[in-house]
Amino acid sequence: MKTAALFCLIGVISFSEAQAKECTGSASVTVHRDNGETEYWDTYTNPNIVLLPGDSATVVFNYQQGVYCTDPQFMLWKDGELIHSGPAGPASWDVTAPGFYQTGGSGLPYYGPGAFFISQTASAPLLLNAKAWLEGPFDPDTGLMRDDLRVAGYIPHSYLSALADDALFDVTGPTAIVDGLRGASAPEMPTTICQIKQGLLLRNGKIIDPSNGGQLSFNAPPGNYYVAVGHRNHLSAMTQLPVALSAQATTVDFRDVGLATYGTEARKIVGNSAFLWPGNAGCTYVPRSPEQNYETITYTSEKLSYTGADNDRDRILLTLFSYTTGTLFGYTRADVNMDGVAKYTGAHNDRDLILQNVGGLVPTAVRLEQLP
Ligand SMILES: [Ca+2]
Ligand SMILES: [Ca+2]
Repeated sequence: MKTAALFCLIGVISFSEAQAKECTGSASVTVHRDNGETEYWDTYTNPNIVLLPGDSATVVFNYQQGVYCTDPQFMLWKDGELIHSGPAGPASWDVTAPGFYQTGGSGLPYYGPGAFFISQTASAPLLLNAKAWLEGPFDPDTGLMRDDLRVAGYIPHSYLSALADDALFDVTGPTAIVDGLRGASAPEMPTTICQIKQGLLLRNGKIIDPSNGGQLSFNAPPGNYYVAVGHRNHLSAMTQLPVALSAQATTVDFRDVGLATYGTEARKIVGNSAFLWPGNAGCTYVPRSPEQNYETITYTSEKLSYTGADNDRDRILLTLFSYTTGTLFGYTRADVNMDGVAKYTGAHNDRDLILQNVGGLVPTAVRLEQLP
């Protein structure tokens, strides 16, 4: 099951408050394709599947009762409209019509086990030429991001995408891969249409399709869409206004300080460049199996914090098993500057970036991700 490394395309939005986050129940969704394949998403995974023209599927909701869960409901939206709802699990509904589908629930700890899409038969894919800087690996001397994770062979290809082209990871120079991008934190409201696309970020800021190295493509009708970009240990950002997307590639350059983004200080401005804020080391750690001991991410309360509950500084310590002078090499979310090693003290440590970016001169300041 793949998670993370995603790019998010968000359609017409109306917002509502998240509810009942204290519910400890868990939800999952299984999609049974009519060709016999199944895909499963648990509470923490961010699904990304496309059913092709002619496909159909049965969507099955599963639910484990927790405490503080009042009247949990499962829901299914198509193109932003609620088409099914009912008491939590098990429940299943068949889907065949092309469009965006989003699953979710109320009275559950998370609204969205996921979204998926049955592609239009007639429209050409939308093309998006997206670009972004991550401050963590950015090197002002070269004007590029470092690719230490790729050089060390730490980026798990299968984690990024089952379809990733391995040859892309052999490219060096300005178009070498820095890391995968995950989707923006899915806004916690059921009326959001959100198609999530995996992307690979290159040293020069360009975001490419992992499967072929080309521009990101979305199976969706031409129209105006909000575009968001996110990374596993940087805060996501979203355009303030919808962007017209079509089969002709549209450039959305999050590096450009002139691009209006949603919220306040969604990106870090340094000179003439805009960066995604680094330091979001905090996550939910869910080992998948002894072989796939990677991280998954919750989609609530993304923030940078140095002290207090769920702070990012402690997450580095946890990664180092509380050895403040320890180091851990590999692909960890605690490796905020993305040099391939999680480090709490000393030169090039990952802790200082958090303190520098929490949004104030005091360590108790908190910087919130700017998404609806
Ligand atoms: Ca955090
Ligand atoms: Ca590091």
